[in-house]
Amino acid sequence: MRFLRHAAAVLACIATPIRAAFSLTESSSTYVVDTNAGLVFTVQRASCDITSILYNGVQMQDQSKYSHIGSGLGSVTASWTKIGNYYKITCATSTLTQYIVGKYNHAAIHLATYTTAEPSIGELRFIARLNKSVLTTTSIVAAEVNGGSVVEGSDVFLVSGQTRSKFYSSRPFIDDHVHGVSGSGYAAWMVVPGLGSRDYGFELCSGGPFFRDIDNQGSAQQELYFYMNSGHMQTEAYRQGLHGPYFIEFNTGSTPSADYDASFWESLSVSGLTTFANRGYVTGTVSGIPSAYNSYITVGFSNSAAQYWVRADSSTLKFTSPKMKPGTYTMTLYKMELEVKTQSVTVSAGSTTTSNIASAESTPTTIWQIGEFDGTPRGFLNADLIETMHPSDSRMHDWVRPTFTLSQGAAYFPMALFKDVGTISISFSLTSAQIGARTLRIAVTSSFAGGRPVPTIGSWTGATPAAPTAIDSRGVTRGTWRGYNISYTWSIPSGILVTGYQTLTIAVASGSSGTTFLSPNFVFDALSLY
Ligand SMILES: *[C@@H]1O[C@H](CO)[C@@H](O)[C@H](O)[C@H]1NC(C)=O
Ligand SMILES: CC(=O)N[C@H]1CO[C@H](CO)[C@@H](O)[C@@H]1O
Repeated sequence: MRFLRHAAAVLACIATPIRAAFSLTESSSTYVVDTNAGLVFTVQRASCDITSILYNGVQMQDQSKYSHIGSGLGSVTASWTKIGNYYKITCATSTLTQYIVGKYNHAAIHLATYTTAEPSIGELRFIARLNKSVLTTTSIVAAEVNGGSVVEGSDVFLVSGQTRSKFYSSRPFIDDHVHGVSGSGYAAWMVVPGLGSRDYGFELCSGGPFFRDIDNQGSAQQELYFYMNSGHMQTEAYRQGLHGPYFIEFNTGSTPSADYDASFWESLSVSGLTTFANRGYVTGTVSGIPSAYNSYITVGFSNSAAQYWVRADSSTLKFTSPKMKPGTYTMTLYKMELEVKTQSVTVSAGSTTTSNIASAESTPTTIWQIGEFDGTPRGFLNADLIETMHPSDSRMHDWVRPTFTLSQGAAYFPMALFKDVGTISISFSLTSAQIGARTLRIAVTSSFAGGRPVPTIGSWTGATPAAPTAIDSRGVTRGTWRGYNISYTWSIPSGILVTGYQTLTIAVASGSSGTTFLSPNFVFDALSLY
């Protein structure tokens, strides 16, 4: 049987080199899968490296570096089986099993990764290293680093006067189902499939809906990634089990839909899979969030085993979760990226749990406010640039600002403060009715090296807050603000605020030090006086 398939493939190859029959051909060192859709890929039996990806007869795989989990699995025990319209290759190591599936008539490499422990390198990613002369263009020019000189770490570079980094290709998980690279007549797409009820391809990732990680890098290769977890601003423990499924699709250029039914995995006998039938839903209505945010309301669910999210419908404010694994979850209501309520909810297999959720955000009437309390620095100076540039980039506006006045608006207020770069002063005027004992609030979305705000007004300096929970990685210099949000408040005693003008100066406190943008820092969400 196997021989016949092989023979048929060889014959078909001679007759029509591109479109052979659906087959898996085994040699002593490789498995070659022909999808019958113009895609033929080769998996090394010893390592599970993907070493050849022929699409319409053209080699997509870089021939000097291959595609795999991490930097390669080393030595694996490989086997294959045919189940209906699928060839399943299983590559086992002691703590990780990689599944590679060829589906009849789909020009894609279907993947899923089962883990029982975090890889020793401390992150879990699939990297496809594609041929850059064929797939010339990264989805985002800010991730094209080839030939650059190092600006920071070994991952931020200067190319043609612009800062570039693979980190600038990152997008929040909630918006990252499909990303790709392309060239003339060819494109490759990383797809984490499933919308609506089937939106659970990220269930084993960590960090919640707004966690973002590397999608691609243009080096000597065209690198296309699915980062399932990493220490890149890690705020949550890693999860183990069946990651994905996900797939790399090859086509001539059009963006594939994320609305892809990958439920065929249920018939493939893979470890750690919870079938659709053995899952349950949470449904409900959100309330208490200002209507300006109606299109930006997310409900998240997490426990140590899984995480999910769904955007509430912007007109009805109702939501129905993806189909979730049974268990008890912390359910979180987000106004944009700001947590405004958490509650517990229990999901059981085959049933729907109703759990309405209402914002518990406290919204005191303010004397003044700069920015919006939404869990992001959006609206502040440089916030529109930070996701794709290093703070040192010449296209950034000066981080050191003259005294800020409220009438200037948030767009003149820096999104972040760096200890070694400077403080920010705010001049504001109060009426006699506004003075007295008041509260100053400064909310931040992330911090680095223990950075937190300390305010001074006249003779009063607010107490230095406790150090924020440390995140063991760079943050804002890698284009992200998504860390631990913290809302700091200080009671300003009576007698400090005066009628007329005064100046509030905010500095960065930290027991650590560092130079310029790698000095202790934090990112502003918003600030107010009430
Ligand atoms: C990339 O593709 C080009 C064109 O097919 C080929 O000449 C080159 O050798 C390939 N490079 C690598 C590193 O695979
Ligand atoms: C104000 C706010 O959003 N606070 C949340 C910030 O994040 C922490 C940790 O994720 C939550 O516990 C807070 O409720």
